[in-house]
Amino acid sequence: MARILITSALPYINGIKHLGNLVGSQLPADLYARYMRARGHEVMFICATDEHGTPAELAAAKAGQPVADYCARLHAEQAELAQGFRLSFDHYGRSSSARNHALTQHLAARLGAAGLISEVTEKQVFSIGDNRFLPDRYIEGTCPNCGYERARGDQCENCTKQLDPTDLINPRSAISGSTDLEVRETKHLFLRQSTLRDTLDQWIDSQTGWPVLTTSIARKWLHDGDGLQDRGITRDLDWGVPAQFDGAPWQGMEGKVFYVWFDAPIEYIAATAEWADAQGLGDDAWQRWWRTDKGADDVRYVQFMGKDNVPFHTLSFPATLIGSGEPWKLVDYIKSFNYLNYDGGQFSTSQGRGVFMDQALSLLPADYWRWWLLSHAPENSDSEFTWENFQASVNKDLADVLGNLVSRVTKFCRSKFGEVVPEGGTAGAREAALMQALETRLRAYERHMEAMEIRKAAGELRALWVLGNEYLQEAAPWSVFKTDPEQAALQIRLALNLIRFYAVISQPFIPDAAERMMQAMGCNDWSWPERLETALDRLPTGHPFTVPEVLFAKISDDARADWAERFAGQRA
Ligand code: B3M
Ligand code: ZN
Repeated sequence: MARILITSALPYINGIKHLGNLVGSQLPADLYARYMRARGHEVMFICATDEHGTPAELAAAKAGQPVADYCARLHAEQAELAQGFRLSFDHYGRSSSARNHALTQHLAARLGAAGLISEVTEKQVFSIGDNRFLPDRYIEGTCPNCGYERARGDQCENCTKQLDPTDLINPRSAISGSTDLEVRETKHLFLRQSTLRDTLDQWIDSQTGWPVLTTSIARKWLHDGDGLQDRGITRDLDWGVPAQFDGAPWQGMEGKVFYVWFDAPIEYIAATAEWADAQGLGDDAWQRWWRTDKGADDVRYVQFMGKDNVPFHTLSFPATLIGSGEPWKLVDYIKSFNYLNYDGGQFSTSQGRGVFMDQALSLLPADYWRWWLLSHAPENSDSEFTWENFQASVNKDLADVLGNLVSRVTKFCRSKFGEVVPEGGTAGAREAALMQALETRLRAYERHMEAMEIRKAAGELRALWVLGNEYLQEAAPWSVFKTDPEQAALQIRLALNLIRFYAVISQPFIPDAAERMMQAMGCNDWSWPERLETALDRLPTGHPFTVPEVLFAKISDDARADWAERFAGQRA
C-alpha cells in the first residue's frame, strides 16, 4: 500500500467553471484518486478555490458585493458543483484561509532570510481611465514572442510564455479598453528564482517519465535565454495575503499583497492543513504528506493541471519550496492537459460560450458528462466537444453497451428464475474464453490507469463492457433456456456477477451508475478484482438482487438539437 498525494489545479473563484476547465484538472485528478483508493492505497486528494488577485476583486465589484462575501458565496457554489460532479476531494479549501496566509508569509520570510528576495522599484502600468494600477492579466496587447493579439500581461495563452505587462506591444486596459495608460513607479519584491536555475534544471532532468507536454514547457522556459527570470511576488491590491514576513512588516510593502500566483500553489499545502484542522487532527497529520522530515519521503505526489499552468508548477512553485531551505515534498509527476474546444471554437468564460458546470448538471446526471469528458480528455492534443459526439458516445457506450446489458440480464432473470442468482449448469469453453479476454483487458486497464493514460483506460473499460455484451449475444441464454435451462442459469449467473464486477471497475469513471449497479446486485463488496475467478463468483446462487431503473437514458435528436442551439451563444 502506497501513500499518494493528489492535487488538482485550483479553480479561480471568479465564476462557475466550464467543462473545459473541469476536464483539464479536477475531473482527471478525481478519476486517479478514485482508482488509487479502489486499489487500496492511502490517498490525500486536495483542491481549493483560488481566491486572490484582480479577477476576484473585479468579479466582486461587478456582483456588487464586498470581495470577502463574494468569495465565500462562490466558494460555496463551486463546492456544491464539485459535489454534484462527485469530485471526491478529501478537502476543498480556500486560498484565503488563515492557514494559507500564515504559510505564505512564513515561506516568504524563509526566502527573504535566504537572500532570495530583492526589492525592485518598478515601473508599472497605471490606468488613468480606471484609476488603478493594472496588474498582469488586466492589460491586453500583442505578445512579443508569437504576435498573438490578445495576450495578457501575465502570460500569453497562445504560446504559454510568462510575460510582464510592460512586455506587451500596443497595451490596453482589459477592464475598460482604455489606452490612456501611464507608467508609474512602485516598489515590489522579486523572487530571485534565476539563482535557482541550475537546481531546478537538475531537478527537472532527474524526473523520469514525465509527459512530454510537461517537460517541454518547463525546459523551454528554463533554457530559452530569458526563460527563468526573477518574478515579482507582490502587487498593489487590497485583497490578498498581506506582504508580511512571519508577522513582521517589510519596509515599503505596507498596503501591498503577495501576487496570487505566489500564494495559490502554497494553498495545496495549506489546504491539507485545513483538512487536518477540520478533522480535529494535529500538525503531524498534514505534515506527513508534505514534510520529508515527517514521513513524506514515502509519498508519491501527483499534480493535475492545464498546460498554461505548467510553468508555475515546474518552476515558480518548486523555486519557492526549494528556496525556503525547508524539507518540503516536491511533486513527483505532473499530468498536464491540452485544451478542450467547444463546437468549432473555444470555451470562453468571458464570452459565456460553451457548457458550464451548473448548466451541465441541470441537463443530465454527472456520469454522462464524466464519461464523455474523460473518454475524450485532451491529453495528446486539443480535443473538441460537439453535441453529436456527446450524443453518440452516451447512447452507444453507456446506454447500448453497459445499460442494456444490465437491464437485459436482470429482467430476463427475474422473468425466468425470479430475483435471485439462479443455480445449475457447468462452465465451458465459451466461459473460459471470456475469462481469458477479460483478464487481458482488465490488466491493460490497470496499466493505463496507473500511467494516467485516461483515453486509453476509457477505451479498455469500454472494451470490457463490450466483452460482456458479446458473450451474452453469443451464449444467447434466452434461446438456450428453452432447451437447457440449467445452462441458461449458468450464463445468467455469470452475467449477474459481471454487473457487480463492472460496478467495481467502472466506479472511478461513473460513480453513481456504479453505485446503483452494486445496490441492485444486493452487495457492497467493492474490493478490486485481483483474481478474476473470485470476483466473478462473488454473488452465490440464491443471492437476491433487484432490477434497477434505467441506468442511462438515450439522448434524442430533438434534445441534442435543442441544447446545441441553447448553448451556442451567450451565457445568460
Ligand atoms: N487558478 C489558474 C487556472 O485555473 C489557477 C490555477 C492555480 S493552481 C495553484 O488556470
Ligand atoms: Zn505568445
